[in-house]
Amino acid sequence: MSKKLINKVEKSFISEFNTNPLMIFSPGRINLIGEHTDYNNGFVFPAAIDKGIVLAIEKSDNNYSKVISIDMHEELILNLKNLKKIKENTWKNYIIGVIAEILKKGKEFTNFNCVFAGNIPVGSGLSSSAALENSLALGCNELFNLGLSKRELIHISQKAEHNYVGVNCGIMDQYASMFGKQGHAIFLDCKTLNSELVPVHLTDYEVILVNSNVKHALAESGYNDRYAVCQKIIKLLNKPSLRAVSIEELNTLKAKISESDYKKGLYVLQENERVVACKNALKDNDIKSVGEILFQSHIGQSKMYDISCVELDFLVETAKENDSVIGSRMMGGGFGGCTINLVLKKDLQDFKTKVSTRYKEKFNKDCSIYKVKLGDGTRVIK
Ligand code: GAF
Repeated sequence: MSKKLINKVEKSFISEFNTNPLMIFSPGRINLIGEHTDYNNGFVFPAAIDKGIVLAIEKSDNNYSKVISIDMHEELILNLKNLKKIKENTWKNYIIGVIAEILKKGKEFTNFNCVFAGNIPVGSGLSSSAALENSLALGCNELFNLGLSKRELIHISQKAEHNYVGVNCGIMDQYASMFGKQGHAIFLDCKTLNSELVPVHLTDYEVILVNSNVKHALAESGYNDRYAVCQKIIKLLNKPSLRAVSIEELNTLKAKISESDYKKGLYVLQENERVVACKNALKDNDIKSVGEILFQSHIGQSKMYDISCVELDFLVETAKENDSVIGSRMMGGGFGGCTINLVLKKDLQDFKTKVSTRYKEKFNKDCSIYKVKLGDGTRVIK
């Protein structure tokens, strides 16, 4: 967590509103494995990181609420009695959504002022959106003594995204951002929300993210399309979710659905198995198997679920050619964003040089390469 970021947000709040705010930090997340399994009641294996959103909030006597995004140089004026989704794609809908979903729970509160900023690259697939939702949800809960549990808060965040942003997301991002623990990944069963914290000791390896710095226009629609395919399959099989479907049952649909939809269903079933295998390999300190599973996961995402893109495929292929990389795959919702790589610590510099040079040659643009630290979940910091 960056002290500089906290100071920036706090100072900006005080200079704007002349009072001391409550301060919240909410992290972004990585995901070791388990993509598009969460909304299918499956398994995921994410972790919170030490980068995220810092949000300052305090009650206000005005007859409106004001939210300022330092990074976007924009502000939002809210009338709590008349909250409507904004048509364009904007951060403001995350705010409107969280407040509206809290109010739907019958929780009353007064107007407030809020300032926030972050250090997660937007559009990188590190879930700056869940961090923003959770920071505001926890901020309101604390400030107005709403008495909501952290579980209730993450569902509020998720519903904000469904109803005000228009993405049918699962619970992974909000869960990881709320419940992360330093140095650990969370093996989460999205059906029961039972979880297990697994220490991430990668011996000689390091988790490295390579941001393709692309976000294809398909990101939101492609995500919802995948959700729709999974819904179609479970309806045809009369099952509550893909988690309840076996490969044999899926095979009975072969003649009824397109080959591409069949492959998507199969991907989800196989990815669930990979998440469990990956968690077990990590617990056994079998980093080689962890890496192999990541490579397999990418093949599924690219060739079966069809959520990769040329840039991500190129980054994974380039990583694969490198002896110092033991595993690599695209991470997050897809259609751009980052790859997650397990790279030998001693060869890190060499990896960075090779990947960035080759990416630039191929696409004539830069990728960004980051080391991530696994951090704690959403919390009050002041
Ligand atoms: C996005 C969503 F918000 C998550 O719920 C999850 O489905 C992920 O994409 C893909 O695994 O981050």
